[in-house]
Amino acid sequence: MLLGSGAGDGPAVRVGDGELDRDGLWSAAAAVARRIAGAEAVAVHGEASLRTVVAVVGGLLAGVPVVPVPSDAGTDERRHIVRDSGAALWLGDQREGVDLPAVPVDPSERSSAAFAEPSPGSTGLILYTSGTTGPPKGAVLSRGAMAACLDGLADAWAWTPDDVLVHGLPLFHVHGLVLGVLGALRVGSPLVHTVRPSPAAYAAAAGDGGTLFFGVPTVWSRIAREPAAARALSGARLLVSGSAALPDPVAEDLRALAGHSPVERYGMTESLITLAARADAPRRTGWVGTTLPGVESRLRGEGGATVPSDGEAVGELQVRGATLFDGYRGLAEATAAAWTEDGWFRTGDAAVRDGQGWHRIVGRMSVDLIKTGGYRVGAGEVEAVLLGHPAVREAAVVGEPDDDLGQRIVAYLVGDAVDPAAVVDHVAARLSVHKRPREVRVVEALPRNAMGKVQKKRLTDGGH
Ligand code: MCA
Ligand code: AMP
Repeated sequence: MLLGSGAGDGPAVRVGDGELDRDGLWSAAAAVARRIAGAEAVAVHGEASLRTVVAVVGGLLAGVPVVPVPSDAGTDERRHIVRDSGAALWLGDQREGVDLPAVPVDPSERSSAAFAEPSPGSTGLILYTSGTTGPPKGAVLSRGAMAACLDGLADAWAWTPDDVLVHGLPLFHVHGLVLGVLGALRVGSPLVHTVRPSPAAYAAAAGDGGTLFFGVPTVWSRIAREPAAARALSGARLLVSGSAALPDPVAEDLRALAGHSPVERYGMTESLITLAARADAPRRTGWVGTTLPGVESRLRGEGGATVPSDGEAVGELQVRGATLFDGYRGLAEATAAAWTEDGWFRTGDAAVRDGQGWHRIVGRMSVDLIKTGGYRVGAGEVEAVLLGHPAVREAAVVGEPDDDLGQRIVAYLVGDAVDPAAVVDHVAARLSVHKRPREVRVVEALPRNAMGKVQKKRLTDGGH
């Protein structure tokens, strides 16, 4: 069973002030499942709330694929996800861009309806994620892939029902939803979701018995900058960082203040988590660990050449195995392009591997995928929306190094009387808040090569 059993009256999930024990969660979810059973897929408004947890669990109980929709999505992005996913119903308050019948979700409702466990090969979630160009693609994730990933992580981190998991990550991505909610339910450890991942909330949860803490590097760096909050984590059993690279100074500050630094793990929406450092291994900041059970990795250079595992040589990380997705929904060509001819998934990340099978991620192969605050953003998607603004003639979006966010989105624009604030609002209304450029630089011309292609490296190197 993907989520384990619904029996038990201990606390299962707390989100902010709302709380349900296991019996309560399962029977509230069963009430949802009864209403949606048989639907092709359901879209769930992914706000950080108990209702979202009940809605997602309801979909999984009913065996209906769940499509979490970013709570900060602008209208165009929400409309795209809802239409592209084939969702027949909307679980949440009515929102602009959604023309589906809405199904009520009430955490206080109870139903004793029982449902047969769907097969491991059936779709559990469809998660939308950005490529370098075009609108987000729906990664189809089977229940079996999620179970394999969660069991691997439970083993790596010695994660048991005695843990209390704490995090405040979004409930519409792998990190916050698959690891952070489904993981807790599968392992049987109570979850405390802090709504926002603020240093104060993590510190308070540590005081209340939290043992296992998840965060993206931006969360850890904000905690490291608040010594009292960092010290409060000294009693935690394990801190875990992922979704982007953890900077060395952040790990060092946490070690000094909290007495320990996070273990790191690596993954993608498409592959779920494939590499993890074990809880009992010595910390190696920047190293994301070894393959989970059932997963294999390899490094490949230009033209598919083998790259040695010597801890120094860089190649594209390729993975295969039990945690991989089933493809991008409705996109056979993009799906085929994601795999090598001999069946390995191309992560698009550049990595090194050492003789012990540890991996270090050294960057992305493409400048057009940006990671900002742990969110993946495609430069092409933002550029297309910028070009839809009447004042903008040319646009190039890049990720520039940022102490807080890892990378921050910067838009270089050519146009007539461009008003940066209006352009930023234009993006936020259509895509989502975290896809907004943090900075707009109006320039005379974009640097282009002889073929007319924008040379983004020259923009980020300051060579414009
Ligand atoms: C945000 N704001 C902005 C902009 N962006 N204002 C102007 N221009 C912008 N471009 C607003 C926000 O709405 C917010 O307002 C305020 O500015 C502060 O924003 P920010 O600095 O972004 O802080 P935050 O909103 O507190 O967010 C930081 C965060 C967040 C909490 C770290 O980035 C986050 O939740 N990241 C997690 C992403 C994640 O889960 N990724 C996992 C993907 P207001 O305060 O009014 O709201 S899954 C994955 O990667 C794989 C599988 C893996 O390995 O896990
Ligand atoms: P997403 O689609 O949001 O799941 O983003 C996946 C990407 O996040 C990967 O391709 C990596 O570039 C990045 N990523 C995830 N975990 C780590 C990590 N521990 N260190 C460095 N990059 C990471």
